[in-house]
Amino acid sequence: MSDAVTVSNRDGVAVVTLHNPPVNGLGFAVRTGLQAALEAAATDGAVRAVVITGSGKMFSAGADISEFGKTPPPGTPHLPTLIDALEASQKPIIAAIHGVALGGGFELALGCHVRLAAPGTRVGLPEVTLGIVPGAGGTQRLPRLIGVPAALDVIVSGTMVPAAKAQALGMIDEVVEGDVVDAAVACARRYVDEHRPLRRASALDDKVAEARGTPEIFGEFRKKMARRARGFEAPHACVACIEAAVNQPFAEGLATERETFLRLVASDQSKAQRHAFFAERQVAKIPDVPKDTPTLPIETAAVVGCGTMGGGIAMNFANAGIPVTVFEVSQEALDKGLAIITKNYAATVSKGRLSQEAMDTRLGLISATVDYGDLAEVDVVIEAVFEEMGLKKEVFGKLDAVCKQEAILASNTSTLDVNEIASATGRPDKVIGTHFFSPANVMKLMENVRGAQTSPQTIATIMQLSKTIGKVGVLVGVCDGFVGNRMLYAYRRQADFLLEEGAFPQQIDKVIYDFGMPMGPYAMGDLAGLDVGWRIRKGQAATRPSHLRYSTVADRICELGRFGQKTGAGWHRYEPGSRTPIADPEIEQLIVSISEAQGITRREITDQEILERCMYPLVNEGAKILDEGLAQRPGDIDIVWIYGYGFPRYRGGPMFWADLVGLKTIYDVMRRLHDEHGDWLEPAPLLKKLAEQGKGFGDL
Ligand code: ZOZ
Ligand code: NAD
Repeated sequence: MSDAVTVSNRDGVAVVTLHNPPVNGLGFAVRTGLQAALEAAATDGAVRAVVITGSGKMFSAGADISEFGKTPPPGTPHLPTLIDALEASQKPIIAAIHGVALGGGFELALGCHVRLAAPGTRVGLPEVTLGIVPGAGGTQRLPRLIGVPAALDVIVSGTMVPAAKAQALGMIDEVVEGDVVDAAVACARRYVDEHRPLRRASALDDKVAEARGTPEIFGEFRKKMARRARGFEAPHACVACIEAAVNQPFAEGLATERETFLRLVASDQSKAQRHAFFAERQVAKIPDVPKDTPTLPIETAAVVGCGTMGGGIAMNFANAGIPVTVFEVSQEALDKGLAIITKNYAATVSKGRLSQEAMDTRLGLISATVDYGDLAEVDVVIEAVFEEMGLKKEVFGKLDAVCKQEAILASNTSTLDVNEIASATGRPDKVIGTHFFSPANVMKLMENVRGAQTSPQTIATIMQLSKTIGKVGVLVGVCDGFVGNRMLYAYRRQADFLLEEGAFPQQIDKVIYDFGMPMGPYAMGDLAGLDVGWRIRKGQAATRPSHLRYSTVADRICELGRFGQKTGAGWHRYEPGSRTPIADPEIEQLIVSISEAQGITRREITDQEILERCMYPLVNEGAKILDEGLAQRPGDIDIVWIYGYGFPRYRGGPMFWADLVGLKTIYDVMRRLHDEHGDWLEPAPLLKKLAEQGKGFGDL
């Protein structure tokens, strides 16, 4: 028997324990060990029942994801075969679950005759988030246990269901107090002593029978999930497998599930989503800031400036239970900021997503002041005042004077040099950028910007803080726009040039939306407001290099007083009260006149050209960022784009997507574009090098 599975006999009950830290993944060694343990239990006359449990923090997080797609494929036994054999056992098999039972881990439990769970356990089938369907019977057994509507919710959302709810639904049989293995052994004995019949999920029919003859359940569910599942294959495949559970006998349904699993696990979408899973965990690893770097405790926080961003940032602290003091220039500005925070919480309460009590608790954690002295004892300050260097330096100077020596001073700047901001303090080692994305209480990304003197302790503390407040922190270096916005500029610039050459905003928006982004660049601009960028561009006008092409379209639109949705018109127009962009002939005329004035003969621009011209320069800029060491890994850039800009997860982020397209293809197109349009489109040296070596970013 392998070390990955051990067996102890407790008075006639074989306790089979999985040992595969950190998550008891069901890799080859575990499967082999489990098979041997179960076969031994079946033939050993001294064993009357079996309990399966996991060692360490959890029962099992499922299949070892890193085994998927490996060549040669992992050997037998495969999990489905193992689970079928387990369920068919004549001796009772009880799952004793603690921590989590996810994916194949939960499917293993579903094959057991009874599922007991410790309080605090979470169970679920998160396969959909990896671009696959549960592949070891989950889509067939779960609907038979909990019914079709609940199974659709659980499997298609991929969420982890807390023990009490899981019991109410029937995913587990009982939540037990005390030691769950003891309880499972006692339960096993009762089954044996009382000759209780064994309940096999595969043999149940009443719950799926309810759904037979009401096929509209599926149609309605598909309609309901359409927006969230747009572009993803796996959610649709999950629904189809559950439909098979209703309409096919168990064995046939299993075959449908298996065929679907094998097809999806080999798909680009699943590769991309698995990449995103691992990349999200990689971002926390920083070579010169080892895991054991001591962090400072963050028990209190302050936010300076309670505008669009500051208010959202303060909410993040309150949501995580951390008391936060909000500082503003005047009582009036404070009142305005706090009113928006209250309104945001109230909207969540009215949607039923937050209780009134929780809202009151969170608001109770937010205090407000106009006195810098009240910030003296906080552990961290996040500054979110106007984007002006002079102002930021003044604020940091004041913070440095009042805040305790250990406090970390962070800036939410989106464009300014963190090193220059740090120079206004006597503690540059404790100064860092924390670039949140709008809306700051919703978007999960934090670009944590390390300055030249930011200390490992400050970095480790802020990376940890990102996690504590439910964000994904990605460490980046100082440059204009950092990682995300610098790449965004590269793409937006080309989109504007395409307008001058023959495209219109709605065409570009459609191509980008169809690619899978939440919206196109112009709809996004209208949503965010066009005046902010205009102000920045006016400030930069004097220093703009004259040899580089510059599109005036955006400025001309702002000159018309069209600042986007807030003024009812921007790149598109909007009906009163509506957020739906409508193509505006006035803008089309303006664009045509700009082309004419520039002597550009407008031509037909294909959708493919739009995609290449927007996305390849974005990837190209990512390559420069990697070369300059401003992002640690291509996967970090992917996470920035997935969580900061809604880049479709099923494409794995721009750098992973580029590898799928092929860097040679991208390089060749960039070279041609550079020949045709010059300046901005020069291929990055790293792109050239990798393309010539036949490699991808994933090989770095
Ligand atoms: O790690 C969290 C989690 O959610 N894990 C993934 C759970 C999941 O998605 N399970 C489904 C897997 S797919 C599946 O199960 C399908 C299947 O059986 C089909 C079989 C059909 C075969 C047919 C063949 C013909 C969890 C909540 C568990 C823990 O969170 P933490 O925040 O405590 O820890 P993490 O996330 O930092 O993880 C710790 C380390 O473990 C690695 N890891 C986690 N789950 C893994 C996994 N590695 C491989 N496989 C998994 N399932 C994770 O990458 C991290 O590694 P390091 O190196 O960064 O420490
Ligand atoms: P905003 O104009 O909505 O809010 C700024 C707030 O700062 C105002 O409430 C103002 O009263 C306050 N303020 C000004 N001077 C102050 C001072 N001396 N002390 C205290 N408060 C002061 O701006 P915003 O959009 O929230 O942007 C704030 C910062 O966040 C900027 O650095 C911006 O670049 C950055 N940022 C903005 C976004 C975005 O989408 N809006 C995204 C990421 C980062």
